[in-house]
Amino acid sequence: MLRRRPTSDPELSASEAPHRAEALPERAVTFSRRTFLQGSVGAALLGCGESPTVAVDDASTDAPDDASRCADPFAGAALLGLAPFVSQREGPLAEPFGAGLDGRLITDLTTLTDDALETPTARFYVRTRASSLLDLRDRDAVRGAWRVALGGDVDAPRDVPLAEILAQSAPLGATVMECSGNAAAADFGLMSAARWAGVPLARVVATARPRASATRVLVSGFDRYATTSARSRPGASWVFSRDELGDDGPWLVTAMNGEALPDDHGFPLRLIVPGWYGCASIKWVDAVQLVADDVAATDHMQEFASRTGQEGVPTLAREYRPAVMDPAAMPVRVERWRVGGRVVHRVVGVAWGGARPVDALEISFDGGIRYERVTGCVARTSSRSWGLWTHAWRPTETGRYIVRLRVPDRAVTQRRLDAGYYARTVEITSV
Ligand SMILES: Nc1nc2c(c(=O)[nH]1)N[C@H]1C(S)=C(S)[C@@H](COP(=O)(O)O)O[C@H]1N2
Ligand SMILES: [Mo]
Repeated sequence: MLRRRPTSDPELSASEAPHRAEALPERAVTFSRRTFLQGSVGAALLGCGESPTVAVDDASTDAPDDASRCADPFAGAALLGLAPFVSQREGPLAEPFGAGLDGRLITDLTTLTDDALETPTARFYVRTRASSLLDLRDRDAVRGAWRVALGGDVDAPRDVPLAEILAQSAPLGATVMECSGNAAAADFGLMSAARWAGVPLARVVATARPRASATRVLVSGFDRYATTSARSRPGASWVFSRDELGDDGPWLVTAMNGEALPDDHGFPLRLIVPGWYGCASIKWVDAVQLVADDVAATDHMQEFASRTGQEGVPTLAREYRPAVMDPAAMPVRVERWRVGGRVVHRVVGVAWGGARPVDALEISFDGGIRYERVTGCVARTSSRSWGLWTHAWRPTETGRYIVRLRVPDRAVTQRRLDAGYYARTVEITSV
């Protein structure tokens, strides 16, 4: 049975307000020329191979052949600056704001380079800040006392001490996490990548000896807050099928980028579900219950139903499709270069999602009417994380361009790209 829910996106505080198309484009330019030139950006972003230089003039009209795909048409050129996106952001960038369920941190994606694909912990996006009802000040005491109530339809229910998980923690590697409510109102910065360490949830579950009738696993985290939120419902929990567990499935993690989890990212224990939207990655995990096949969907799953691509709002957990991120791509900055006396733009973007890394993209500058092959290579090594791509572009007129990406293989499901979800408008002032 499907229930109707409001379709407006409550993820950001002001997202109910109409988007301001003319909002402050200059705020999007946070990537100063100085930072740019000081960093290793010049080298890091120029492509991923030593291939011969191609003529920039041809770059935006012809699909490059394999030999020139990683070519660097900007070798020896001068970086002039950035062309700004028309920003619709409704909160500060790169610093925490708000509290509890309405607390956020929007990651600045404009500074992404091949050398710095992992988001520093302090700049990793936050979708919900730690509850003031959860006293995390004495971190050793919290670690010592934290238990996961592991039970339900099992032969050996038990309280799993955090120490047991810490003792078994191993690297999961880098994963990209995106809030399913990532949107223009956050300049699409509710997305970050980090390295995690922990244990596969499946291993912890096995220690309780689940019965055959327990086909699903309900993971819950501490989620009570002193104040109520107008937009988000407290009570974070997600139901997985036992088939979705395994070393490739959800992990219980204790460390982020080589250090203990920060409070806002779920200290002392959170779930990370590689390849899924962030809403399934429950923070402050304190219970894991084995449940029957007809278990109800949680409030949290219902809240995120439309944003995770469900049809309507299913009432049973088994009616939910996995909250996976389809292949997606968007520009993160548009650089202006001087090459041989002319201005050439280079679009730098990120690609993520999908069961396997997409290695080809097409880009449109007219909102999705005409597409051309992305000229640089799509440097993405793992389906769990993200990678950068670049595209040489020579617009012939100044003005605003709506940039969209798509995966050329139309057999690849790409719901958000098809919907124009990540379309970004860039302002070109000189050609
Ligand atoms: N306990 C709890 N866990 C939670 C949430 C929450 O509100 N409460 N929000 C989820 C959502 S919607 C997202 S996008 C991710 C964000 O994780 P982050 O804040 O560490 O980036 O946490 C998930 N885990
Ligand atoms: Mo989210």
